Amino acid sequence: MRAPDTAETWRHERFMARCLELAARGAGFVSPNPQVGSVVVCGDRVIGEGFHERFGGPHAEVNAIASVTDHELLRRSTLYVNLEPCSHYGKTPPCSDLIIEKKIPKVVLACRDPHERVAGRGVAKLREAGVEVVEGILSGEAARLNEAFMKFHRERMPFVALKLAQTLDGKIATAGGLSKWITGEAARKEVHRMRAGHDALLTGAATVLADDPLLTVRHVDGKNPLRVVLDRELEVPPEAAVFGPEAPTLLVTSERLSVSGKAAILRDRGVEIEGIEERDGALDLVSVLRLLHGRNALSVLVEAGGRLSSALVRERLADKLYLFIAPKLFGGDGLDGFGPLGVEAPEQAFALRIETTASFSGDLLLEAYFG
Ligand code: AOF
Ligand code: ZN
Repeated sequence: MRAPDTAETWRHERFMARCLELAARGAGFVSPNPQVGSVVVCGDRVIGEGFHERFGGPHAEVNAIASVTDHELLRRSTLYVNLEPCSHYGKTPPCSDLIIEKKIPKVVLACRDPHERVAGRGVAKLREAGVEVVEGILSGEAARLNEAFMKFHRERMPFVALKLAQTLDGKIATAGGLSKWITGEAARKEVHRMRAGHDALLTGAATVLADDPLLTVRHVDGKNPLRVVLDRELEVPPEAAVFGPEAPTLLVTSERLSVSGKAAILRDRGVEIEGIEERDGALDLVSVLRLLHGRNALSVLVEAGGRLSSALVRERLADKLYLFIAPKLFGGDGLDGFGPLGVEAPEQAFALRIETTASFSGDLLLEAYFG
């Protein structure tokens, strides 16, 4: 026979899984806020559901409570939510106050909110008011859903995902340096879906010069992230597609060149320019990421070549890897084309934990985390 507490946990997990499902519908619309879903359960019946739908809009708990028709039932209900209810006045009043006011006796949550203005205060407020709080239900899954939000608040850095595409023989570009033609249509569409889920897209001058990418979201619905180009020497010409009007672009260059005439031409075209410090003859990547943190970018998708990608790995600034492997061989003696981590092999290997694999019309996608 199952112990009663196990049965209770399973019940909690079932409703929390629904919260996560609802929360994920906010992906691409709520950043820099988290993805949050909430379910109100009376007895065994779901009497209300809601999620945080867009940045600046009502929180999940507010929407879930508002969807309940008979508010009398709230006094005998449990509210499930995947993030600790907030305790602060932000763009909206505190959700913990609403729960207390509606006399909801029990709250089940997945994770605490790392936001400095909440961080346990929501739970404390509820408990002080006599609300029973159960924590830690599906906390791993919930932390994963909001991995960017969690890192942003805990480490004051954006979550960094690298997207790379390689052939079976590990080439990310042709001998001529072209990297556009590795994966097929379906994989490219998936990349556009990925883009829409990030706040910024980061690339380097070498990739812009070789491929002239537009770096916008097409083929799927979604907003265009901020395009960020690292160009220490201001090599990219003003006509590059990445400077077009479709989306905002931030060009990061050396402090010295950020005040040059060339920079002024780009500024006139609506490109924003920031100068940052250099370290060992390259732009300091920690400063780049801090800059993006300061602009409320929770997540950055890096679509760059071997040099920038490998620098992020070497400096342990990358959190996640999306690696497409196309069923192609470019061949050559290893000198034509480049491996995903640049021309030179690093001195040490970087171990990854593979989470999932998927196939897009034959192009394999590995989703992996850096340790
Ligand atoms: C959300 N949605 O469902 C929950 C959030 O400026 P505000 O008022 O929207 O507050 C944003 C903060 O509230 C957010 O960073 C997070 O700490 C907390 N909880 N936020 O956007 C929600 N529950
Ligand atoms: Zn709230």
